[in-house]
Amino acid sequence: MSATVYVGLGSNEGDREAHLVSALEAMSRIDAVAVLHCSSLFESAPVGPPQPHYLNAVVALECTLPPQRLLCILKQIERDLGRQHGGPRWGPRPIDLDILLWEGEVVADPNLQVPHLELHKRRFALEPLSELAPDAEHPVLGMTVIELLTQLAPQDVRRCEATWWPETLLPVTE
Ligand code: PH2
Ligand code: MG
Ligand code: MG
Repeated sequence: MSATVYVGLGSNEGDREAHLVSALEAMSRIDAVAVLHCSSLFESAPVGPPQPHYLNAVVALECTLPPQRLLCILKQIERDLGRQHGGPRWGPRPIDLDILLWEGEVVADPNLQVPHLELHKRRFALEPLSELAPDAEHPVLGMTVIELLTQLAPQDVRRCEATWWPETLLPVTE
């Protein structure tokens, strides 16, 4: 069975855009996953300890894998792009790939919670997500992405120009 899955991408170490593009390419190579749409890029002030600003984006995937299998592959992509696990919580990282929403499903495993537990608090995830799925519903809170954004305090998140990242919402895979 196939589901639409929204994955958040973030980077604040090294060549941030190159890391996001490499992660996008790696996701498009996963069997049983098709990249449907990409958001714009957003420059965002760090949430957590002081560290460099992040580049964030969200992609929509069509996925026939179970959530735990996709998580495992995303973690491998993070490692392939130089992410070392075990650093400080919310510390700087070359790449972070988070499953944000899984088409109305709720996952409550010890190592995976979907919707992402912080999604409703994070403008850096909700702003790009709202470009792709403004009316998608948070299955736990019963609010749409736009409604979640409306009730959120301002945070420093700005849409920015891309060099390599796809400019449009068109599918990036054939
Ligand atoms: N990710 C974090 C911690 N803080 N801040 C911003 N602006 N963007 C992120 O992607 C981010 C963060 C941990 O995953
Ligand atoms: Mg994260
Ligand atoms: Mg993560």
